[in-house]
Amino acid sequence: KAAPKQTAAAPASPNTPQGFTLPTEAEFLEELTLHLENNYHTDFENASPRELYMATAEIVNSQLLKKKWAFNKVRREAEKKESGKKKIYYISMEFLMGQSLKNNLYNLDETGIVAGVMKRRGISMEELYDQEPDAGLGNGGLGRLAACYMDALASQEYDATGFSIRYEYGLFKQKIVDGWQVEMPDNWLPGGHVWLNRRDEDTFRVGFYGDYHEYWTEEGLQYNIENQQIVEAIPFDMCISGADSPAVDKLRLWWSTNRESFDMNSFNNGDFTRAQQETNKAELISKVLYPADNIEEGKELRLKQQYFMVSASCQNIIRDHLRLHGTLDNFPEKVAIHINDTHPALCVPELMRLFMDEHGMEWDKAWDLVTRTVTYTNHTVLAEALEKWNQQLVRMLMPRIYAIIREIDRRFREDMEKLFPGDTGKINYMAPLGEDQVRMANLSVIGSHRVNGVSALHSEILKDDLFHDFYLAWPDKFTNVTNGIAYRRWLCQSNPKLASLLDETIGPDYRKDARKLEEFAKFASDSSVRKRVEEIKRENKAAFSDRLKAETGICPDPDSLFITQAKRLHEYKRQLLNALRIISRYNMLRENPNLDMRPETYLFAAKSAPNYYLAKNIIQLICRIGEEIEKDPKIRQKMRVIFLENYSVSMAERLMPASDISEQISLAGKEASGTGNMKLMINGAITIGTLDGANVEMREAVGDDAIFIFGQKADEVQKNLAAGYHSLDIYESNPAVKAAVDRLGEGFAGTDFHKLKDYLLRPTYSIADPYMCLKDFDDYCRVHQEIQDAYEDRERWNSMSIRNIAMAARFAADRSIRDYAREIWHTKPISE
Ligand code: B1N
Repeated sequence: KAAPKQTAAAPASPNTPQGFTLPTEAEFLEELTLHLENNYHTDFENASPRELYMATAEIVNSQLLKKKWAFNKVRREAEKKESGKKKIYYISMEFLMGQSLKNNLYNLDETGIVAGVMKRRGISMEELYDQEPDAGLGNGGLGRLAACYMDALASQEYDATGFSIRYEYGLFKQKIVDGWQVEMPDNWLPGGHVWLNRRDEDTFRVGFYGDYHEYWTEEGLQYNIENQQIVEAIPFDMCISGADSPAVDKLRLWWSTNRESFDMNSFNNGDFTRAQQETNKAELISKVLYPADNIEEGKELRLKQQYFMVSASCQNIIRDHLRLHGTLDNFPEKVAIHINDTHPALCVPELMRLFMDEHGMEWDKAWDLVTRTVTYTNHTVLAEALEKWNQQLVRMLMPRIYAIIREIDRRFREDMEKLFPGDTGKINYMAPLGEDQVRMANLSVIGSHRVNGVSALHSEILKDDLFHDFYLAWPDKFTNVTNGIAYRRWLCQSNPKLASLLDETIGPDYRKDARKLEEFAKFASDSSVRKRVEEIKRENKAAFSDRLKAETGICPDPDSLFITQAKRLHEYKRQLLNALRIISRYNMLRENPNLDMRPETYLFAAKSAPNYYLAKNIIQLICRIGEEIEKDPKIRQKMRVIFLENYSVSMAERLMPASDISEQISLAGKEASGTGNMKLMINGAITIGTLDGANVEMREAVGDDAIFIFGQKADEVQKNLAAGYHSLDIYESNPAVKAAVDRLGEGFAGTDFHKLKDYLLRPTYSIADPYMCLKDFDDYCRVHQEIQDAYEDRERWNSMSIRNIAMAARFAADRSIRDYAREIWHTKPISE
């Protein structure tokens, strides 16, 4: 008899591997008691919420380790087969993981069991989750994307490992003092370390500096290197559970130290500082995450971090491969190494070094293997974010790597001379070395076989603009994978009420297969479902307000419009445009305080890079406007401006479900994709945005009448800038613009913002108003009026909301990862 045919939708394998079972409530309580007694010297009745969290997390962590062990058997079977499957290594300087307990319980399907146990102590799950610090090992979108991708990889049973750094301090905690951002250290390890499993046996050594000499023998060019400083890389592994999947992958975070270099002589002489000096220097490497998003400062310690991470990871990958296969010949068939932006680009010369120096390979063979293994995602076209390292710095810090980069450069120029004979201008522009710098984007393109942007528009800009010459040389290298989000975290877990409504209407299958979410679109015309969507949003807003009131004393009216702009503070994202319009509205209300209007709540959340003065100034502007309005009992009933302090993953999880309008207003051509736009969309917020990044595809998905688009298009921006942009002309001819900008000079709550006024009107460093806030102001106001009018037609709004929720299906990270697997890594899930 023929075996029954599997349909595409059938589960590939049971969601628990053999040898792994979940505890019952009683068993869990027994285990919990044991942990509380042994590790915290307390018992179930007396444990504090924090102790209960710690003990619970320890148990869940060991469950994940067990499940991982059980799944490794499946993995080993797959590895033996000639199956065309690869190990995927995702290397990134950032993984913005946020909290883990809720996600792990959801993925293990264990939330109910733990909730039952906690109930016996009268502790809610929310209170339990609140005990966990965020693992804030990232700045913003780029780092959160890496975290979402780990979830999608495990959930879909890919054999994947993430590599990064175990920063002792994550992204700073933001305090607002007199409206000004102040940074405090994010000491996340107490409380966060429970998810980290130290693996001393997998320690690798990374060499820095040293005296490097090259010389010729009959066998060719040789080198030696002496007096290197050695740093040990010790891994801490975090288990990445898949949702409804047997797979458990891992995120490996390297910690830097050097225990051998402790100087006993100095210690014996009483010079304790000196005794520790070398160890401290080594440990400095993994001390703190650089807090700049979309900007590179070229600091030595940052380069050290990059090489430290890359070298340890590459050594680890090669060792694992040799243990399994005993040869490097099949490396590209079995391994995919992905670099998340150019920060890990030293992978290319480091793999060359390891293949040649440690494994005796010739250049040509090593180069072939490396370039067939490495792939690269570009995340930005902003000039100030493109990494360029001073050549002397690279040479001093990593002399052997520098020599290899020089050889890559020499050979590249030779190859390009064949393709573009005599076009030295072009070749100089494309080469990895030039103007005394190592250009990491060029190195990344040259060293990898696939390069992708993160939205359709951005990927086109890469081909037409940033990497145009490379595109002419290698058209097939370039492709697009539009970003996606871990929708189980951002919808199922953070918006449980909406998730239940989805269960009721379309059934629970969408929780495993996001594509099914689209079925919700047909309920856009169902008035009872519309009503439910409206009620859920109202409840989420009320919950958000209550919590805000408890934390800050400010309690926005849940019946007001919640208008949210939550993202890093950056000129190109144009929080200033939003603020200018708010100033306009405020002026209007001051003239007419009795205006009949629906109350508006403007919610801002944003961190600024610590040395980005202009960005901090914009934060202060928003805070001061908010304060001034708060002092006016009449106006604050109509509009409120709230700056939410210390934006984080866990705050985003509360904010996204509570927002009505999503502000995605970057200057077109500048935001590579955006991912907050997707999180708000899937929670039913309506977008007001420019045709930038993934907004373009969001419009395609929902249709023109469920999104509000305004402003110049990317090509118009280029044209208008080339023609000469003069913001002053707009200021002088447009009374609304003038009134808002002039108000900056007058100030709010006692602080004047003439610097921001100058920024908009006078060419200081670059041109005036470089991101064209004034140019797009009128259109922004016009469309805002439309979107706010639309809100008053509740039936229409709710049906738009439903369309947005349903059509966010295509922005699931699961889809992105399938795209990567098919187009970029050329691999499949383990079970397929
Ligand atoms: O990466 C996100 C995109 O959705 C955003 O549009 C994009 O701005 C963001 C240097 C960056 N691009 N570049 C960075 C971060 C840290 C750093 O040191 C650059 N972040 C992005 C995900 O694709």
